[in-house]
Amino acid sequence: MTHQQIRGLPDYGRCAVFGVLNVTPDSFSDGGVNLPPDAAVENGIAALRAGVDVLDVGGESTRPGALRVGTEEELRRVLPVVEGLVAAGGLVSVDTMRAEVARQCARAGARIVNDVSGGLADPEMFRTVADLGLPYILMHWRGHSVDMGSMARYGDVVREVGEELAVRLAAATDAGIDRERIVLDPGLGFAKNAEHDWALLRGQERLQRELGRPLLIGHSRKRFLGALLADEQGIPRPAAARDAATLAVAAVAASRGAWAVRVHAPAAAADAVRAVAAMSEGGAR
Ligand code: PMM
Repeated sequence: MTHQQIRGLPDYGRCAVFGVLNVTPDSFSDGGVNLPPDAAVENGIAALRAGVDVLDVGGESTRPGALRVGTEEELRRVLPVVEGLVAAGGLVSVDTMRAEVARQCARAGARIVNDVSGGLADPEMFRTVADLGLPYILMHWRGHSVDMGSMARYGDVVREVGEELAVRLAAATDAGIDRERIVLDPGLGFAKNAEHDWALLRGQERLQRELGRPLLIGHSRKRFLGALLADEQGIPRPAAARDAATLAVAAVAASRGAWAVRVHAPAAAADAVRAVAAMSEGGAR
């Protein structure tokens, strides 16, 4: 297992854990829970104590079919949470497709920009991230959540997602983002069906090899796990009851060299990645 370091971030020596903090009323799995800023900050601090590395704060739901919120509303949701977590000593990532939100959160102390649109939703994003000089998570994306289901068409999904990510990686570096600060993400569930998600997970090492950049895996509680664990009537397992499967995928992704996993129940994942590291060649913390 090899671990690449991202310039500007600590060297974890193992897979990093991003704890999801969706400050939204409507995210598919944690919608509403973290909407009051105090609750989000409190949950984030608890996650840090449990060994989570990064708190990923987002103010716009990207569940399939979701409509966009305005910039002002997004800022109103995330800024107090970013400020509170930074004040508590947390390393904060902002999950946004908007350059303006990235800029204001960076000013408030966020140290990573996590853009599910890979720079496609806002033409200012790449330049802004280049100016800020922050690490950037560039996810594979084909379009906004409201109609991404119709874009889930692939021949060889691993090859096509890899090629599309390579194009965006080149565009990001052309715009001035330091390649050593870029993490790529196959974007599970975004314009992908369950088969595509499983294929991408099976193809993780191929993507790492072919793209030559570290990967973040964002599989937590997603639909493909609900479908896998459906009951006899075919009713998907509810989101909050998908954590054991989420943990299993996180451990395997970590053992295959994922740079990070992004999870909703991060305490267990924080333990799991440490166990995976200790089991691998060379051991770890
Ligand atoms: N998934 C969601 C939101 N943000 N960011 C990255 N980098 N990768 C993901 O897979 C990803 C993300 C949607 O899930 P959520 O509603 O549980 O946050």
